[in-house]
Amino acid sequence: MIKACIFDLDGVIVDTAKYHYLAWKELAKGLNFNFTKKDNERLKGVSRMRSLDILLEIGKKDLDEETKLKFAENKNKKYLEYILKMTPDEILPGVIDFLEELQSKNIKIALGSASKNAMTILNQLKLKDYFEVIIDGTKVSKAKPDPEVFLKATQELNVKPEECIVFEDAEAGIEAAINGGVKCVGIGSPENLGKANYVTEGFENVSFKKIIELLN
Ligand code: B16
Ligand code: MG
Repeated sequence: MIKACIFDLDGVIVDTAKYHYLAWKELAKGLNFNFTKKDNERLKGVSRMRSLDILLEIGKKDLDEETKLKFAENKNKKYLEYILKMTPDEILPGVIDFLEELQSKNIKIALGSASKNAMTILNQLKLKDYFEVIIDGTKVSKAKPDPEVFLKATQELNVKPEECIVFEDAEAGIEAAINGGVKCVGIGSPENLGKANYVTEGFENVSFKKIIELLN
């Protein structure tokens, strides 16, 4: 029996990838190389420092650790400028109805995100109160596909992994759920998210009831 749902944030509840993209693109410009939208796909669900390593690999740049930390900090400052302008209008379609259906059925709700800015984003979107447990990039030491983020959420919710469903838009996140023994619904296209138990474009016209039927 499913007792809880764990949501990834970026790409599931809100599309922040476009802001990450703008901030990383600016950094790449400063280093004299181009960073494309296609390149940005590789950063979804990946931690900030790992994202920087991928970016530098694309631009064929080699930087020492101290410079990398400074660049990551600068990128985050730029990213914060964008997310501090976000409003609840940016919550993806169907998300609020889905969360309210869960509440009405007494299904527990948690967040499982790699982002260290998750609290700021939830505050901007006025969504924080829906979440009983919030596990974000400040609370984990191992990045997805390691299951740490989702297993910490199950522990804090006091439920077993097999009693949960994870909602994820990134391949690394889906692998993290599978590695933790948690069922997973992919948010996006089946081409990239084939490992998930079920894939849907988003939450519009999707109910918890329907997902349970499909997973059984
Ligand atoms: P930050 P998620 C992830 O969030 C993003 O998908 C990924 O692109 C980003 O690099 C990562 O958070 C770290 O974000 O720089 O804000 O700590 O999808 O796990 O909710
Ligand atoms: Mg994501």
